Amino acid sequence: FNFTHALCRAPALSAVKGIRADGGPDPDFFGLVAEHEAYVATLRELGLAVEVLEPLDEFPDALFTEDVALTFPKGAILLRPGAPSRAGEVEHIRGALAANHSRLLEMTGRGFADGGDILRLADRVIIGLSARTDRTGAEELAGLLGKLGYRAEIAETPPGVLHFKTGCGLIDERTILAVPALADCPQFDGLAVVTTPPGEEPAANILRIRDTVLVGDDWLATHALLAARGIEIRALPTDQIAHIDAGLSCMSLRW
Ligand code: CIR
Repeated sequence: FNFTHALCRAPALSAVKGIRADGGPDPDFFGLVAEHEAYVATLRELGLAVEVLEPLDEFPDALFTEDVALTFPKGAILLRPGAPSRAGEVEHIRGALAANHSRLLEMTGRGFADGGDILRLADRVIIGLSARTDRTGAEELAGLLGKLGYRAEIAETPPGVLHFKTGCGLIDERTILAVPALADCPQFDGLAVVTTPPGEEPAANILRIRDTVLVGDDWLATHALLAARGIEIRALPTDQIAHIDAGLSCMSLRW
């Protein structure tokens, strides 16, 4: 959690046309910008050096930098996002990653993996299979993670959950907040799992930065649950990004 850097991308006007699984209404552009700005400001207040890349109008979902790469103190991996409309985002982030990471690996096979499906634990990395991450991609990625010294395990994302991390996030090194459908995930063995309060499933996509957990501002029962555990929280607005199936972790790459 002791990140020092983050890489974000400002929302383009086209972001209101970002992918959504349920075909719901467009978000409001200015609302989206406000949520993104509050997020970047919070990361900066928490001490991170945040680079915000220029908007990319031809890629509506490019503000979700998390999905196109993985970043570690020891290096970075360029991924192959599973949504065809997002494939081209990778080339647009390569330069910023190369400038920050002397070791830059890259998926080159036929499979796919989205960063939203990757959960990093203290001792290993879980890769969730989903509509965006297939087994071929997960296996290639596991090999690349091995080159950087990380052990990977492959898990299943429950049906109806976009990304593995749409349904879970780390409260601390040994404790996961998860939606009920993920609570029994075999790869969580040895960790404590806290389930999201009823009706607050979208709260699961928390993001821990140093000693603070970022959480959506609508989820009051989840705030209470975290506060009762002595966790410092920052509640951030996510209503507009939720229209395009996104949450807090999606809007940055961190290392
Ligand atoms: C997409 O469907 O790709 C975007 N509209 C949302 C991406 C959310 N990213 C994430 O959960 N890591």
